[in-house]
Amino acid sequence: MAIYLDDVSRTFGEYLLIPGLTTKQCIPNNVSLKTPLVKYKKGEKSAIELNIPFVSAIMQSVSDSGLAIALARNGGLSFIFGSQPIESQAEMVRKVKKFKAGFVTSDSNITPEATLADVLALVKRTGHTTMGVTHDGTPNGKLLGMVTSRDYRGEKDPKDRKVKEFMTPFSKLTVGEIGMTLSEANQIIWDHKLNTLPIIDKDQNLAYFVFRKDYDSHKDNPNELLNTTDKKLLVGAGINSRDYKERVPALVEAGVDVLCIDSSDGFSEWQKETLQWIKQEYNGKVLVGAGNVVDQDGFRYLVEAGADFVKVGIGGGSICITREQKGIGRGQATAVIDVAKARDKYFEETGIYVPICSDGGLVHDYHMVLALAMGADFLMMGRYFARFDESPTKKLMVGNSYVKEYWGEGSNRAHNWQRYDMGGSESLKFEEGVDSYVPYAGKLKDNLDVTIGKIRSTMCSCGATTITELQQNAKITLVSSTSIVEGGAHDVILKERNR
Ligand code: RVP
Repeated sequence: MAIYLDDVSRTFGEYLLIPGLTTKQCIPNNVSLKTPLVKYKKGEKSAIELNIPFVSAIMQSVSDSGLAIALARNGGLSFIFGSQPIESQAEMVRKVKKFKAGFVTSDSNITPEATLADVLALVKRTGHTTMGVTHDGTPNGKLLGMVTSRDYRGEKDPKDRKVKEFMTPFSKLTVGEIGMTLSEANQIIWDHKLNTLPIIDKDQNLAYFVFRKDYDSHKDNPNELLNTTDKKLLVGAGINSRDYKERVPALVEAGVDVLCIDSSDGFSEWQKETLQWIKQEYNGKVLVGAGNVVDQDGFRYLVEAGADFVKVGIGGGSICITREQKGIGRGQATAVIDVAKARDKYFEETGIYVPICSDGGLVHDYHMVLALAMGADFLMMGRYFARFDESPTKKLMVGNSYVKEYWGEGSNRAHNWQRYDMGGSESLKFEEGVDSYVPYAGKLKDNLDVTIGKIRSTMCSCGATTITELQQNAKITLVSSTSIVEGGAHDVILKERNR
């Protein structure tokens, strides 16, 4: 006979937190959101601790190098999507590793033979008025000059005027050399009253720009997630259980800090084999998470196979239709609660703490606190990050609103058949995800500041200044559908509403 579970499969919207005693010490500024990413022994520390409990989803429409840099600068970590050729994924990892605060790869570049019309079109496209003039118009071509808005009169000058006629030529530029520190670059900017300092290599190729306006940017990012020795940003990458023997070496070579096997259903012998190969090949030195699972058996299986963390969630993602298509999955809250029990039991038995990640289905900011209170050590989100400037997808106007594209890895568009692979042929047999839009929300940092502010504030209401305290002391209640209505504005005529 089949096994019937007694509990109902529930999701975050069905729960609320009941406040605990808020002491005078329990203020948002005293809340630490540090959390372990990978397993550690009792009494020791995790090899990677996130400064905020967020990682971005392993998806084409979410996690490229741009988002990875922005998120790591704010204390979280991205897993660069694996549904792309090995070399391009490794290149994205390298890009994050090469990032140096204040040193910006120029996104506006032009050739000397281009015209003023081309310059104006480029300004319109990028929104940036400072551009590098390189021999081939690429960001790392030979630097021949620079153009800023002070070099031409957009209205008056003939549109067919060549860039080489009005650019500031290389001979008149003040430049810095690759290898100099940010404070050395800033000193040159200061001494020469510059707005922008191009940094070149020994062959005069453009490497970066340093902008005066970014002078204080590192002070705005006190949470930056850095490797303690080389001070480089941390980055993760998704892998699959098919081509790992080629993909993993390329990612490790590129400098990746942590991997995650990406599958909609990770309770499989393929994941076990992948984990064992990686652990053996690298003597346990390469960190790798696995998943996704939704119960204690799945957790235990992956942990015993060597997983450094386990990802929880099947079918809860905003773009995911796995439950409709295959009839597998579990309410995300119930899955997290159950797997957290397995993690705690394993810790008691072995003294090894294996963090769990709640993946998908977080809609409101308060859901994040609930997921943490229910036992998640960190949270993976796709929809949340897809809305920001830094995600890799197009921003479009639909109706009267700006939106960004967001598509699932199981959609025909992403065609990530490896994520849904059940053995057999190498193709996506049916879609498990949709192609969609999400409302455009602006810059990652601005949104993250609001979300983090809310999480800190809720934690204070619960009397917790750390995630561990929240997990140990939270009081959680189920809500009825009528009390959900009571929780929103009701029985009034709304004027305007900000968030
Ligand atoms: P959400 O944050 O609710 O948008 O969910 C993101 C998660 O959804 C991903 O981390 C992944 O686990 C899952 N996903 C990604 N693609 C698909 C799909 O096409 N079904 N699902």
